[in-house]
Amino acid sequence: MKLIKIYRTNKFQQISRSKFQSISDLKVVSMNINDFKSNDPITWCPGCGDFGILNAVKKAFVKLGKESKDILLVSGIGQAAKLPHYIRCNCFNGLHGRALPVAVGAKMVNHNLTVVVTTGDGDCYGEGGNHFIHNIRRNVDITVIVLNNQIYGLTKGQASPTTDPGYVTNVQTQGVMAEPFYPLSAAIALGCGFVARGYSAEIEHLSWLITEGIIHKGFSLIDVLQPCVSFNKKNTYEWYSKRVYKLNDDVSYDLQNKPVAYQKAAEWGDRIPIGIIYKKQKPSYEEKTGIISRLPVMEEDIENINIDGLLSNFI
Ligand SMILES: Cc1ncc(C[n+]2csc(CCOP(=O)(O)OP(=O)(O)O)c2C)c(N)n1
Ligand code: SF4
Ligand SMILES: [Mg+2]
Repeated sequence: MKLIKIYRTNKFQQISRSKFQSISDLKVVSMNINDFKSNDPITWCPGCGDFGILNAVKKAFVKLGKESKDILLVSGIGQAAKLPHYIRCNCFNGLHGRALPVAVGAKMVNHNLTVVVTTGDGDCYGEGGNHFIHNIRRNVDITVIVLNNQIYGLTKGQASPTTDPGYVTNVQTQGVMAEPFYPLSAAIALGCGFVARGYSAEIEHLSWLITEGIIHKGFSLIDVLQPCVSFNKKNTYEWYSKRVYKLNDDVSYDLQNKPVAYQKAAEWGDRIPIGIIYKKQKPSYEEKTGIISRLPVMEEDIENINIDGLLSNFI
């Protein structure tokens, strides 16, 4: 018997089956976690919280029955932004702070792609802050996972927008004086329809959040508490494990109650909630523009397009 890997999507099965004489030649195999492993050597420090997040992302793809070819991972620059290198799928590793415009552009030309951004607190909330704000407002159907170690890891420990006030670094020698950026509260205020927080040491829980974020039609934010063992000596595994609790264990928690969501998003100190903080479905950018019901631009026939009329406006 021929052993041919065919994956779950109907489209791929039809193509595969048509090539062979008998359906009995085929065995349906889903991608497993090892299929998503890339050959790139991992350069994170031993013990870095990013490892747990990498695992959770791969687990989510397996649970959703995704194929490598249908996924695009986009990132900017930073330790967090290295994550797409470590997963075997389409990947775009661009400029610092500029992951979101690339992700949105890709989704616009191929809305069949599952587009996931893996970014850092500096990359997304600092350098890329403007894109964060305005793409939440647009509500493009992408999933943004922020590996939030509350520090600039790659550049060796300067304060990021989420560093706790008072934290001393080589640059902020008198301690951070700026008020922190509150990503979850900001996202709720901007109308984000899926706002969640995970913890890198809670891998199963985090992979559940990622599957839910990908399934949600619209901009999904998953901010992940991620210990940086080298440069963040405050927000450590020990510090988090005493504080983190799972919000959705309380089945009476109402995901659509915005005032309560604001309270939970702001809860930080002795107790820190993880889970889906706020969730509400609303039309995505693709639905509002009608893009979703058209053939993806990249699949359109461009051979017979005549742009003479358009050009004449400028000549
Ligand atoms: C335009 C630009 N500004 C600054 C830098 C330097 N730089 C590279 S990574 C980084 C911070 C990364 O922090 P974060 O996004 O939190 O990622 P982490 O390394 O902590 O995972 C900075 C400032 C750069 N590469 N490009
Ligand atoms: S510097 Fe921090 S974030 Fe970067 S790999 Fe090391 S532990 Fe992870
Ligand atoms: Mg960081």
